[in-house]
Amino acid sequence: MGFRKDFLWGGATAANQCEGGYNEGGRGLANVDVVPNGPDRAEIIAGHKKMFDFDNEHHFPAKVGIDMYHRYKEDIALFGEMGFKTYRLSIAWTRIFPNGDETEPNEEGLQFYEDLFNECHKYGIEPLVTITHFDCPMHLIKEYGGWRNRKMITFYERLCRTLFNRYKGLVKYWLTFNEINMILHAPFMGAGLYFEEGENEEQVKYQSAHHELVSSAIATKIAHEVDPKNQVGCMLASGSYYPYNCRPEDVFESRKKDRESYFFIDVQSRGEYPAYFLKDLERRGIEIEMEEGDKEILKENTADFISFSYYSSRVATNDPVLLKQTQGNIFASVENPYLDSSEWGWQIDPLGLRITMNDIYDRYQKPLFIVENGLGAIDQPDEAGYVEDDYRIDYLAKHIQAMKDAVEIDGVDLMGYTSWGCIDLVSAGSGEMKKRYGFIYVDLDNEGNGTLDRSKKKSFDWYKKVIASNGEDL
Ligand code: BGP
Repeated sequence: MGFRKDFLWGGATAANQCEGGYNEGGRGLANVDVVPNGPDRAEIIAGHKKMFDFDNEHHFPAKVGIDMYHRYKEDIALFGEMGFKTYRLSIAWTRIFPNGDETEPNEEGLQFYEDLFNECHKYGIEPLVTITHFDCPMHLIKEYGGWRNRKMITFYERLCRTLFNRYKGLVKYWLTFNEINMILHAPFMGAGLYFEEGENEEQVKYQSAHHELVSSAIATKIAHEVDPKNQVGCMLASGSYYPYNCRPEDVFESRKKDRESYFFIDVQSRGEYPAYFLKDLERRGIEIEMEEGDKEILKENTADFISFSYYSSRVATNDPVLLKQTQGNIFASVENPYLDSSEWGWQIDPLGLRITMNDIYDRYQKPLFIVENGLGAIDQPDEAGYVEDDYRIDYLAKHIQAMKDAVEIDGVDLMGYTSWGCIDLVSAGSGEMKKRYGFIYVDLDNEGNGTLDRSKKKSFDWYKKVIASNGEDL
């Protein structure tokens, strides 16, 4: 009963949201570096406003992150103290290939991650590595237009081959693209896409998605060739859609919305484009250019496991009046009147996690891995600097209980759980520091002021206890 004995408990971060050191160690500039916080952020992320270089009027939070580039030893020691079995992190592509199209990698960047992985193993922590997490070299965007260009497949393949060879024996769990479906919602962040006026955006997005999907399959192939112990997962921004009510039109709409995301995993897990998707493209006049061999590559190299982020369920309707009231995060959703919301309007739904897990497991029957889940909240340290984050403990305990039910009662096969932002970091959506997810508080504000000192929140000891009891003591 309960979770697997070797259940992978841990936490997750992304390079651009925590490392900083943007111009150190030979690192090149990436899309995420040039996204400032502030009012323009949403438009830039969506690829509708050009921000190709640093503009000094803005604060660019990725420049410093939480300075993990220099402090990773201290941070990993704290993860070790919590008893982490795994730590999900991402590689900054531009540390390895500063421009993205070089033929030789940057040794200093490779060494940085090698040291970091060795540090993890000191504490018995297995790294879970996202190869790209909202991360694309600026040079590839300027010269090639980002993922719209098929040449990206070659550059990405080179990156993967370099990583798999260098970290053989140090890393065995890999994710190819963070939240691959985000390309539809945040294309600059997801795929380095910037749109020219009048361009058919849908066409560009789906063509780019095809390039990413083929790349993901190639990466899976190489990973298995280099080391049969490697396990490669796909990664989805999940959250099942509920129909707003039982009107058949709303039910149908909710299925349609689910498919918008599932199509990526259908390809990555089943190895082919599903019929509903091809019909939909045809209707919309979108044509994906494929090359000979693409279909075989996709078919022969499916994902070993399915990972996903879960923050909230979503609600769909085709009622135009209700549709106007959409809210929440980057995924448009009608407000669910039965749920509470976070300070950022993200609705809180632990049972939705169990529903989502069942939906995904029923569909693919592959092991699942929850690689992001958590509550973004404003933390107020007391005079001694201590954060009593009972609201976060409450959120996590309920979600872990729901995932336990999915395992124990529904029979879902779950490999592990890494809560998002295990240490406070820069928010991907808003660029803010005050939206915190961590068990570890970082003294830094929205404008980049602070000592960057780390301190344990109340949830630190709580999560330690959860891990020690393999999820029994919540
Ligand atoms: C996911 C991203 C993460 C992370 C998280 C929380 O979409 O994969 O990078 O940031 O969302 O979002 P936010 O930072 O906007 O609160």
